Amino acid sequence: MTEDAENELTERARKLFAGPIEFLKSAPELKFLPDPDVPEIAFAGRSNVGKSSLLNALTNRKGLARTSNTPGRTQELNLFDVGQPVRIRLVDMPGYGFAEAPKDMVKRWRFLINDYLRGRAVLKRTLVLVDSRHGLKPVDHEVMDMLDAAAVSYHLVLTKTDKIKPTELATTLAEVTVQAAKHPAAHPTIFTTSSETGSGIAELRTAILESATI
Ligand SMILES: Nc1nc2c(ncn2[C@@H]2O[C@H](COP(=O)(O)OP(=O)(O)OP(=O)(O)O)[C@@H](O)[C@H]2O)c(=O)[nH]1
Ligand SMILES: [Mg+2]
Repeated sequence: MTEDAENELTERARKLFAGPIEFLKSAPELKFLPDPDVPEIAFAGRSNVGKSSLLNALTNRKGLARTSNTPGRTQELNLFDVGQPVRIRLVDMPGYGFAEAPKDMVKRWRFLINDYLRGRAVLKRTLVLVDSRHGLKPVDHEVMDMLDAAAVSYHLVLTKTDKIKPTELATTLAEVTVQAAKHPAAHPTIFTTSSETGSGIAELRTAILESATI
């Protein structure tokens, strides 16, 4: 992409995310999903990694997706419509790997997440969020393997970068980049974000618009 085209896309993404955005619905099961008529972008990742906060930062609306210090806040697939007419649907998902939740609940979430990610035709890209303080955990690799097997393209996004030093972030980013290269469906570009400071948010908006339009 030329620099002009890149700047134009960035500006379009900024405008889109500054415009109308609405909560559409919560889907506790796949049968409650809306008709697959808009490109969807899913937010996946371990519990408490900052999925809902990232969605709020991207849309610049604090209370749009519900966040909490207690893991397990998001329990259903929550869909948000971006644009009027709707251009992109953002899908906030429950976290995986939340050991303290009742076993049947964890199982139900896992089936919901996996079935959605594997089977949704309008899913254009998945964002797999990883806490920049912790890097990739075994459960992240499991999800990445599942996405590889289903050929669902995903971006790794390091979150909460305001909580670590730039040198530590550089180390984690290097490690995660090496790991990502082993996963065929992982996009080579890895994002570093802070929902607190807004760092990396504009870049991610642009990437979301780009992946929704291809
Ligand atoms: N400092 C800092 N805190 C963050 C950031 N993102 C999220 N948090 C905090 O981390 C906690 C979890 O955030 P959520 O957005 O609810 O996480 P989640 O991944 O949606 O969690 P579940 O829905 O339970 O899976 C909250 O207390 C947020 O305020 C960030 O970029 N920086
Ligand atoms: Mg959440």
